Amino acid sequence: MEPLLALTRPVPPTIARCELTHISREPIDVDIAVRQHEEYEAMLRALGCIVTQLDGAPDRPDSVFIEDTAVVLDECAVITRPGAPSRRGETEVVEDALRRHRRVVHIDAPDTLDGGDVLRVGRRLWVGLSSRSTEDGAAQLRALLHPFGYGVDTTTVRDCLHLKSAVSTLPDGRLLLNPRMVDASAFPGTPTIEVDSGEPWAANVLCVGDMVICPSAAPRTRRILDSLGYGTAGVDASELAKAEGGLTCCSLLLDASA
Ligand code: CIR
Repeated sequence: MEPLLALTRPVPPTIARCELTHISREPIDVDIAVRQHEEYEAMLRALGCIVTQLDGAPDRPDSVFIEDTAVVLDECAVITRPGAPSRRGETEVVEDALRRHRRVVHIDAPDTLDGGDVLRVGRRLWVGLSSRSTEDGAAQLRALLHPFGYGVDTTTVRDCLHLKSAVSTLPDGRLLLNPRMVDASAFPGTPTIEVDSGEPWAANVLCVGDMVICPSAAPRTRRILDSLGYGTAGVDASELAKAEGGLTCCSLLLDASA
């Protein structure tokens, strides 16, 4: 397998002023958040990724959550128009970096789409219609990706920020899903595995090759995956979770050879 390139951005000193939608504000210890982010990057390196940290944006509290700024496929990179106005200035640095690897296309105003709302299984994508991503944003994505043979459907989510807070793709194409946040029937023909019911934020896992990186706050869900034969690893991202971010949010993974 060609090594994956993992684009990240540093934790900004202003992260405590991040956007919050479904959780209450708690103090965030920036030093701990930085350390956890370093451990996250170290895990990606240990799994064979080439980690490239892009320039920081100290005045953009959510800029560490790079996933929301782009949807990267082998054929192109779609630069999003994030739903939160405070986050729209995050895309420029990411676009500059992605231009070196992909043809770049855009979601245009007035519609919005966050990368965290885009779930992919092979050539099928689902967009979560959330407080950040609109039906028209999803329609733009559909039109942009249709020429490459991708299909784009939409679904609704409950009580969480993004579709990928509720469901993520496992290495074999099955979905890890929290049924309280999204209905399995939204993904016809795609087998699903439920998170442990006591671990509401366990569905956001990051896959690198055959490995599934789980948040250490979700040990029971990790054991479910272990028992089903998945290779798993754990990362503590508890301080970043106070900013409503999960594991997928902190990187954009791309095959640099594509
Ligand atoms: C936000 O509300 O935009 C950030 N505080 C958290 C973004 C997390 N991103 C993601 O789930 N893809």
